[in-house]
Amino acid sequence: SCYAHPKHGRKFPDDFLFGTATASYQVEGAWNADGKGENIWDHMTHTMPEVIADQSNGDEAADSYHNYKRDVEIMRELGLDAYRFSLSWSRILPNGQANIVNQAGVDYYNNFINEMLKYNITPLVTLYHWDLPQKLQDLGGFVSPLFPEWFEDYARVVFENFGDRVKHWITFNEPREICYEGYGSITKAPRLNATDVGTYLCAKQLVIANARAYHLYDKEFRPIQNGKCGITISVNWFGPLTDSEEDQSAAEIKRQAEWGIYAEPIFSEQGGFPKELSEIVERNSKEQGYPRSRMPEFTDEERDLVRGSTDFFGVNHYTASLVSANEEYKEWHPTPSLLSDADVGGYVPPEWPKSASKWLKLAPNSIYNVLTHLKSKYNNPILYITENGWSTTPESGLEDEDRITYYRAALNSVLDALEAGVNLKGYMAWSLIDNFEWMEGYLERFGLYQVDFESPEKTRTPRKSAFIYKEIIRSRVIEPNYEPPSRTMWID
Ligand code: PNW
Repeated sequence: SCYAHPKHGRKFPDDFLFGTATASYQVEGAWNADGKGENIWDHMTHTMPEVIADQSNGDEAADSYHNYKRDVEIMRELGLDAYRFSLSWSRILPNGQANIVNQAGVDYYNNFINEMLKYNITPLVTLYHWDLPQKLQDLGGFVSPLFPEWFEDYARVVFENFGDRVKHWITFNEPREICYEGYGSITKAPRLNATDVGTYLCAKQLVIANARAYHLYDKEFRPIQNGKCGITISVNWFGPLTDSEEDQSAAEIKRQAEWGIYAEPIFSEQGGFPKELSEIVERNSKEQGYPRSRMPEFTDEERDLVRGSTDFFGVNHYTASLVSANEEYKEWHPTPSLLSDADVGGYVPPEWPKSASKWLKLAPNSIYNVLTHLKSKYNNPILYITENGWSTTPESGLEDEDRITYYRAALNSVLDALEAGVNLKGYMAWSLIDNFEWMEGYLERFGLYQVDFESPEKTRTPRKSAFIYKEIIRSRVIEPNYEPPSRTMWID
């Protein structure tokens, strides 16, 4: 056939994993079924419904707890190689602690994993995608000194129960959203709003917890189970607005503040928090009258434990912005806070296409920029794109041309990165189905399949983008003029 695109005919490798991703709280529903314990999103949405844009919650969501067979059928319709999902900690350990295991929760995930494996779909399993057991939050959550132990205990239960079949583990989804949004501001549960120290204290405990789970896997489970254990960090692209020195170093500070504080301790050769940002926080803290830096230090032992504690870098990537040292581009932030420490400005060109989410624009070449940056910064690590996607409004229906434009641009950028030699093993589209979009409730839709949340069976219907993604997976090529033959999905 003939291709209109200038770089026609470029192929994804046969062993490249194409998949989609979801998260437990966003799709499962069944919030109190069969012994599941309360988590921080149950707690927040039930006690403060007004913080969610449409006052909704994930009590039912897409009810994947009862519809998992239909979900696997959708994966087969799309021809997926892989599926990334997360485990609900409080469905497995209702109180968070490992003394009581909820067998019904274990059974649910066993059935789901087995159903996927029946059709050769590789599970990529996230241990933590934001739904902390409420009982552990009451004890301090991520900033408790005991958090790494709780996480290690939970990881042991997970590896013991599922590790015979699951070979790709992801410890945490998006430390930035956990720590900055949950502890350093009010944009995610538990909305702690400890702007001065919340982000930094959480970041340290999180990377130590990651290391505890990683070493547990490496020493006790890998010898028998033979899998890999990584972490997923949200890495949007932050390039300089101009070529000036000031803008270049502002962009570097912004990258350190957004994802370097989680990536550097694990992936860098020297370990610990990023140098320039640490120095700024230490200086600011002194001026602000704190007896020590608001950014905690690592002991030598902690630094060594965390350094290299991963098998791959999972990248959630959505968008970009341009960073400036110029006052004109700066926004107000509480002081002290992460964002006042990293005191830089941001600019998003108005011509970048807009999604239904305020923060999400189609930025040119952003995947290429991120992946090649990580390749050179961290010595060519194994990479997976564990999320990438586009939102539409509930009204926009099934003909989602803007989502198709986004995915084609993103996947062309993936091919550019592969040509540049990045060690990228797979790509997970966010998301398989519409789901509970956190603070935005059901007002923003990311699914390749639409979900009818009003219907008792939460009917799933493919959008046009589903047909386009299916054809890319089948042919391993991005054909820019491909039109799906009909509105009916089929299983090959
Ligand atoms: C991810 N940003 O969060 C989450 O992992 C998903 O659970 C979520 O549904 C999805 O993206 C869509 O929002 C992000 O500001 C939130 O760039 C915000 C950003 C990135 C990822």
